[in-house]
Amino acid sequence: MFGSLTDKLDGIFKQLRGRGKLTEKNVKDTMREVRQALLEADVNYKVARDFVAAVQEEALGTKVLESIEPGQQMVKIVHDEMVKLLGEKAVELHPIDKHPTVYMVCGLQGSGKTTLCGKIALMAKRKNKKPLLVAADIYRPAAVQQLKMVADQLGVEHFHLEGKQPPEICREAVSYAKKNFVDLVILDTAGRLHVDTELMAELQEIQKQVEIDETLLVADSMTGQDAVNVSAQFHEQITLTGVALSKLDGDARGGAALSIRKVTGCPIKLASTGEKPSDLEPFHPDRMASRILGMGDIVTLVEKAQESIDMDKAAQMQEKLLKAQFDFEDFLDQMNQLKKMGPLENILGMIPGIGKQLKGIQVDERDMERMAAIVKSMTIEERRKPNIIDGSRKKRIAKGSGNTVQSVNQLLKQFSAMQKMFSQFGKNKKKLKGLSLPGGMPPI
Ligand SMILES: Nc1nc2c(ncn2[C@@H]2O[C@H](COP(=O)(O)OP(=O)(O)OP(=O)(O)O)[C@@H](O)[C@H]2O)c(=O)[nH]1
Ligand SMILES: [Mg+2]
Repeated sequence: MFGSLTDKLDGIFKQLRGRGKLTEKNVKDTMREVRQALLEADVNYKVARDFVAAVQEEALGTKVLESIEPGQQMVKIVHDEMVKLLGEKAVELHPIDKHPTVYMVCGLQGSGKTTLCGKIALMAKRKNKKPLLVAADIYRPAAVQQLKMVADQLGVEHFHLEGKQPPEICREAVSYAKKNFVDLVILDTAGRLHVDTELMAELQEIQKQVEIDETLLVADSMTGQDAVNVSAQFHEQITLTGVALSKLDGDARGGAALSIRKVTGCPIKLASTGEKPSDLEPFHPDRMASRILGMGDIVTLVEKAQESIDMDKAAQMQEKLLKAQFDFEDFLDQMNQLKKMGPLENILGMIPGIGKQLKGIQVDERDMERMAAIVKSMTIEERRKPNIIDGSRKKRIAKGSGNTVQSVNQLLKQFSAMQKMFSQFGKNKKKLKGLSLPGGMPPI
């Protein structure tokens, strides 16, 4: 997420940290570079200008110049100002507290509306609420079918009325929801290439006919300032209650995320970080600022782990790890759990300090797949007692998994090294208290 901005800011602050002492001049020089980095990330120029002025004022007004670690202090001021820019406090979605609560999802073509509708439905389902996905896009031929597929995949209900206009579909959906104990109605509206009067009129009409609790705009963060302008236009015409930033996992430069709140005044409520239904996070200004500044985001990481990992299993796993009773069956299990948390690169990027080290290193998920294939070609006995794997077994496993004996050897070697490491950890368990991550992930 925002890799290039993070790298640039990191480089700028590194220079500053190298200087024992700060002067008014190098604070100003630094902030000029920060401003440049923000502009290159497609941050709105007024937002960048005001941001830099605020940081500079704070830095020169406080005792930064005389502090022991001026570089650190500067990073803290930048972080705090960035949190303010992103909206200070997290703003939650309207609670699902009625029968039904209604969310309308709107945005330009391809911004990620239908995907977001599915994500919200899953989120509701995980809270034991009953969602209803409503197809209110009657213009794009496959749109209704697409939403139905999303609904089927998630095992949630889908609503559409053939041959009717979107406002009527939405109104009927709500009365259906009332009769059928639906908790959350999610309206998936049509997209357009540009903001046009026809679309706005339609959305306004839906707002008239249906009592909507949350009007969400999906803003594609890859489109930078365009996303900001689109948000402002939508907000002007249909009064949004929140923005969902989509495609934060791609090579978005950060401009949309950093400018939308300030330019529109509308809170960012959600962050979409992938194509899968579970790739959705509530938007937290402080965590986002930490990620942009390369400080990681351990809180989101832990939350993700808690959402997708079976906690009882995790506790058992931790116990096994520390007693060095961890076998290949557990290994397979652990890999599956990790996969549920989303793309490996995203996860590693949230660990403080790791994001930077990973720069340039491709985390190859195929490697994980290959390891899993090798383990799957072992018999249960071999998985439990890897030391019985001799030459002929290795050959069989290699053949069965479409790998070379060398790869099998390599995995066995890595595994045995890991076991050794954990048995050391086990012996030093007391020392390690508080170091292990929730979710039973090995201590890092
Ligand atoms: N990488 C990534 N892809 C996303 C994300 N959200 C949506 N997409 C992809 O973007 C494309 C468009 O998503 P849709 O949800 O169909 O967008 P839409 O706004 O409903 O599009 P229209 O209905 O045609 O206006 C799809 O290929 C999605 O898989 C995201 O957060 N990350
Ligand atoms: Mg759609």
